[in-house]
Amino acid sequence: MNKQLDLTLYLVLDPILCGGIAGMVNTTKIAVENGVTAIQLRSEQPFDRKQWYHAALALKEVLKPTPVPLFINDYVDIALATDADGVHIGQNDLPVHVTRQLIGANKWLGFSVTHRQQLAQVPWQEVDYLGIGPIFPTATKKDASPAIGISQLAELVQLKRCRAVAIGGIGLNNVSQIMQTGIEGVAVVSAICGQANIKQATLSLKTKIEQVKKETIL
Ligand code: TZP
Ligand code: MG
Repeated sequence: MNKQLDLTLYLVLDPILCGGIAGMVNTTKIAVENGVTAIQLRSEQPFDRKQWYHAALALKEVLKPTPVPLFINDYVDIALATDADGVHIGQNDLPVHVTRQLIGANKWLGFSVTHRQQLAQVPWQEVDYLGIGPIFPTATKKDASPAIGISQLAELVQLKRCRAVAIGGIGLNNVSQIMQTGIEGVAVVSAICGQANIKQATLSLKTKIEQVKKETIL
């Protein structure tokens, strides 16, 4: 299946919240069936690399019959070893141009930014999308920068020169506000991972996002 870079509802996995690798695979299956459009393999804790390699392969298998791409957070070697669809890096990872050299032109590259100053440094030719955040406070990322809020997000959305997802503390209560800034999509961890009803959590988020997208086009 040809993969699509559709950022509408981007799920960042967390092995602890999902209950291990099997839990991440199961969460992915349900989430993708119910409207998630991109998956990222990420762990807050250092993870055994061999296990991480097998986790990526298992996720690739689940995503094979779908247009949903798999991104690997931070680890270029695991992305290359498993032929994942892309890599997501942050401000403290390998520089963007080095990552691009390593992964080549045929994989997607996502890059995290928080502030206007970081946005000004983005090598736009090398990145396919931005992750902007944290927008709201979050317990999921322990070393997250202070939350920037909706008005700063709206400012960054106006200045960016590629597609983007907003991340950090996003859930049913605030997803509409986020989408009203005109951003292409949202990335979530705890709004889906570890939820008692993954299907319902995914469907509710997707419905709200589509609602705003529809209103914005009209
Ligand atoms: N980067 C910025 S905030 C964040 C990451 C990976 C965690 C977002 O998790 P949640 O549970 O959606 O707030
Ligand atoms: Mg990183």
